[in-house]
Amino acid sequence: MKSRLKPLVGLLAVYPLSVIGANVPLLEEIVVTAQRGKQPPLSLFVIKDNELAPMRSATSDTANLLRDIPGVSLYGAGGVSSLPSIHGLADDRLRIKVDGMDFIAACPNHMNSALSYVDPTAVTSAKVYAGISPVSVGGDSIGGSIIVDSAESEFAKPGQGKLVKGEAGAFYRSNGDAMGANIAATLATEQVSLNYTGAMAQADNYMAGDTFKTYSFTGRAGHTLDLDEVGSTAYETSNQALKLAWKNDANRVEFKYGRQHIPFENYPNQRMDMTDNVSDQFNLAYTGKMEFGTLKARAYYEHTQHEMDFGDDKRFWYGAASGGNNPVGGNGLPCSPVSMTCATGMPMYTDGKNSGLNVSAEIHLAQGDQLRIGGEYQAYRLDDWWPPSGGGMWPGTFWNINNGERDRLALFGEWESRLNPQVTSLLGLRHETVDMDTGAVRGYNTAVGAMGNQQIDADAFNALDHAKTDHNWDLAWLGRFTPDAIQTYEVGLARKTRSPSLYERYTWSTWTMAAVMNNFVGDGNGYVGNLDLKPETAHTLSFVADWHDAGKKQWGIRLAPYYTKVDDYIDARCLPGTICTTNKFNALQYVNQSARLYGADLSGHLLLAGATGYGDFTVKGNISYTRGENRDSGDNLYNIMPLNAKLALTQEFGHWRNSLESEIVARKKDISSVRNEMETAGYGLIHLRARYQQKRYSIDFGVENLFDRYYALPLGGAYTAQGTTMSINPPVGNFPQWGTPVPGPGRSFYAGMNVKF
Ligand SMILES: [Cu+2]
Repeated sequence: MKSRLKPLVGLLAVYPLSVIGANVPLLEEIVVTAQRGKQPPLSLFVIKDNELAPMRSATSDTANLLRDIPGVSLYGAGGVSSLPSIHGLADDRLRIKVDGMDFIAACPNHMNSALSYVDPTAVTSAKVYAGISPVSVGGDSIGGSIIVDSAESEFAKPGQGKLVKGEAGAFYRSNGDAMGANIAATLATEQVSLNYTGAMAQADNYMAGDTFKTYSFTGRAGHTLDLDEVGSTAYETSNQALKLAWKNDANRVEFKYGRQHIPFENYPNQRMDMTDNVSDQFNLAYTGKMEFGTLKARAYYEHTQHEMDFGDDKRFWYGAASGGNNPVGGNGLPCSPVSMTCATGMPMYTDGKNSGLNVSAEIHLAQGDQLRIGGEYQAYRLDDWWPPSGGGMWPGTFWNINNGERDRLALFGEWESRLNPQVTSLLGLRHETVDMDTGAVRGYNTAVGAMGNQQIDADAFNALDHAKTDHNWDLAWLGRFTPDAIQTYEVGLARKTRSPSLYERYTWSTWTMAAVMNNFVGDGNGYVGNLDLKPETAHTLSFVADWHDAGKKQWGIRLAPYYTKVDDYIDARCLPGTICTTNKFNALQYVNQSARLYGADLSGHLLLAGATGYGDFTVKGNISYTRGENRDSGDNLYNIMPLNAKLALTQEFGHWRNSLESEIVARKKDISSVRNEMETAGYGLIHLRARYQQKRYSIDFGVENLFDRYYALPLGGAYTAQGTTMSINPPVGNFPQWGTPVPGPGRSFYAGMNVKF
């Protein structure tokens, strides 16, 4: 019962309709919850299974499930791997846990991002701390936290004997001919539960929109953005998991083995495509109800084997010089799509081993206060090597990261207290030791004078000590004031720290060919690591005001401004010793600078007409503004979502739930000049969705981008999807769209169904 306040808080802005639906928490329950003392922060948004269900037919990208949460935007990447950003902080700057595991992208392009390790059909709960996250769910991050979980093990009810149940679903989406299916089955007694889930999805390249297609683009010289088919957006993925659980009155033990296989996933904003990704996940968890409260422990091990090379779209170069549709090789000679002799390819491998141990206790104190204490240990190993493949890339293996190590040991304590019925406080302290190291490296060619200074760079890197230890202190305080039933205010203060990643610290080659392969923001530039990097430290001040009707049924408005100052923010500068040119891709180096981010989210919902002859009508919306500045250079931070708004009108009528959604995004004009980030034009999209739900089955259908609007993704990066892309700046004219912003998907009809048995 006590957790019912969380959805209430989150739903206020995200899915107010479900508040109106079956899960309306009664006022009595709220009072009960308050007495029990557990008070989730106002920055916490919870999306539960019934809100996730209608979204699953429309996307195979788990991060996309979070898109309607105020303050969340998405960096474009592969079709199932977009990277969530919260208030302008993304990727490694967020703490992202999937089934309690801290995933780390084992790829120099962060292709296998944390949320790509779980299929949307398996996700039954998503929690997003879109603001200050308590230290118990943070650590080694300076932004918010995302906690995604698959279904809890189900057991037979007392006296029921055996529980046998399952469900199956399938979907189709017209744009890109995307399709997929999923099944789940549970066999359980009162004490033991066995569960299997499997899901697969595949898609071809998607088509950009066709309306307003003359896209006025003033970015990289010589290129125009006018694409029908968006190259390198196809994918194929499968996820399977087997879960065995045991419980008695007070204890529960759960073991899960999961295997993900992505045979391929292409990237429109990277020079490489994922050509294989296999991840094995072992996850053992214990939860015990104790005299003092709750004890939780988890041990996990995850092994990722990742391969990259050029996918089909990058292997064949369609030369504009020869009419735009004659395949010619990267060398200008004709190539054969059958023999695939066009580009030699350039295999790159990574192997990541991720082990973790977490123990935490929640202790009930007097007057409903709670004390949470815990420890977390994570040991991460990474190898990243590129076998010889001809051209300049031989005769030996290029070691990008050799025996990389990144170990975290964290301890935290968090005290949730109630001064009086109106005032509560959450205070947490966390210390984290991050140990990093890496071995000696080499280039393809160890000859002195080899292409791209490979040997000179390797010698210089190998001569230095690589071991680094950071001691990071985090502090978070949230104070809440609830004067009466219609308003709540929360102020937050935090200091959060993140140590650099292995790629930020240890990538060493200044050769532009190698540097462009080390890029996890999809901006087309090349990146070189920096051994001198210090951890990023963020100081955040945030405020949330939440007004609603006393029953939280009719209306709600939430305003959440924030300000974050980041010391030693890891930004980029022009690689020392090189000259960076406007309108071209450049080699950059990571560097500590100071930054600030600020903005506000305004969201709300209103029941327009309840219990009419056509059901309940609700309007909900949110507007988000974020600004990111580098205070040292005066530059803008990269990939900050421009002012954007969402507005949705939803009808809930019997078994139907229908909605008309609009998405309005302003022109992106605050761009990072060091990265030659490109402006994107403003746009508006309309989506229509319908869901019919019965007890045993549900059907979803709809159309996204109804008017087939052509637009560029504001956070989609630079289009490098066609042609071989090893040169940092391939000749203009071979492919005119190269280096322009990546277009978003055009109109897509979708339909899906789910059956329970
Ligand atoms: Cu990769």
